[in-house]
Amino acid sequence: MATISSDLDPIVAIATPPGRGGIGIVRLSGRAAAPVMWAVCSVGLKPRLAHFGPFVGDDGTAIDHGIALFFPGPNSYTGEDVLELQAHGGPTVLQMLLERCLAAGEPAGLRLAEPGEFTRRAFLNGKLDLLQAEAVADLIEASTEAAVRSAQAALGGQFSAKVHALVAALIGLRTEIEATLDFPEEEIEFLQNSDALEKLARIQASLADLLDRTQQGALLREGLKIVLAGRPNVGKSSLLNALAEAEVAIVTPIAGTTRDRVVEAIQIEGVALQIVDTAGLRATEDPIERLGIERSWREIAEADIILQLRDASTGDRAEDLEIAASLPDRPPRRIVMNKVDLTDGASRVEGERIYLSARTGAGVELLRREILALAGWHPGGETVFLGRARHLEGLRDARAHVDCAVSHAGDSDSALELLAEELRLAQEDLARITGEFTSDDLLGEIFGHFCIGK
Ligand SMILES: Nc1nc2c(ncn2[C@@H]2O[C@H](COP(=O)(O)OP(=O)(O)OP(=O)(O)O)[C@@H](O)[C@H]2O)c(=O)[nH]1
Ligand SMILES: [Mg+2]
Repeated sequence: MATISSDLDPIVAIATPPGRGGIGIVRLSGRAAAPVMWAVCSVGLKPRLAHFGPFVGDDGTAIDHGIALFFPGPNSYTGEDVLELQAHGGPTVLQMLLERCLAAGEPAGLRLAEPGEFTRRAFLNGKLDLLQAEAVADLIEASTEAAVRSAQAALGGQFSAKVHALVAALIGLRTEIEATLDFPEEEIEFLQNSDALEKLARIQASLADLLDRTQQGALLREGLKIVLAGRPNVGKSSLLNALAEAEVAIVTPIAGTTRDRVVEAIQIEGVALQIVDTAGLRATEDPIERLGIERSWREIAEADIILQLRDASTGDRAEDLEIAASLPDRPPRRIVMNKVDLTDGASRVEGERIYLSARTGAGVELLRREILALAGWHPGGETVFLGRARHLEGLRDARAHVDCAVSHAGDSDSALELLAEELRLAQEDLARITGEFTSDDLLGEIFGHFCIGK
């Protein structure tokens, strides 16, 4: 149990969103909680019991009536004394209550809380680790059900437990190896005779699994931009409407209908995606259309996935091939052969091509699957974790060290010390993810990505 830092300033804030609502909450944490409780509620509240009564101003009249809750530390969200005042949810009454608290808590140094400060205290006081603290923010930010489920799993400690299990396995293996280092004559046989290699392989596999789940979660967090590109009239706007299941873009038989990009947010299995419909690409003298086409290219440059639309009823045209040649190489792309209803073929996936009809909807589901696969999402199965860049970096660094350890283990000329050192570095990378290990060793940062001895 970490020590409770009671030397921090007490803090207070309106915890509910701005605006009017049934209930509004003023929350306070730190050593001012008790004096403010006496001043505002006029009684000593029983711990963790709802108390209904007036919240009085400094002139003794009631600002509001509501429910007060007192959580003495360390059994509170922040680990400090916490006072929660549930009043009516009007902006003025809450502002008055907040100011009353600030005045009553002034002798104890009470001040307004900064964003995230209650959760930061919970972290400092060992109530949450860093992954759980981040999950609190993720849960509040979550805009899809899948994101809520992921954040909830991390908040409940599932993500942390995976990291801890890996750290424990690394410590176990390091202990075995380091015990052997004192007896150089046994070193050579150690790897052959013990089950160390097997343990190392298991660590490598669990690390790969965790990295995969975290990468998938990063998709839930960030969403992807999918750009529909192609020459005029191939059905880009029709496909946007089919994917969005709404008439968001104008569709006409006139080539050059879409002038400006149209963006629509959709979800496939809880994965948030942005579909961008663009102006058809062609040489044109029309200045407005030209501006639109410039925008199309800008969208294409920023795409995570590019879908190039073509007309299945006419087959590939020279313009389609020219456009394909001009598309950037980096993002994954597919060719969508639209208007399959005008041909005698069926909707299907053939290599890089998806045959469908935006008009009848045939094959649109196939395209949805294909988009998820391109995004690296494999549906169903295990819980994923809403990966942040920091987590991915930590897991990738740890994987690099474990890979180095494996290569040392396979090299009979390599010293066991080097293997042990790689495992130590991997352990540090993992510990940094949960926030237990924070090193300011700059050299370690710079050279941390290198294999030892290379
Ligand atoms: N038969 C058939 N017609 C389609 C299909 N998809 C689109 N169309 C028709 O093709 C024409 C052009 O469709 P749009 O969706 O406006 O094409 P676009 O690629 O957005 O065209 P621009 O905005 O001009 O670049 C319209 O008349 C649509 O009704 C399809 O799957 N089958
Ligand atoms: Mg269009």
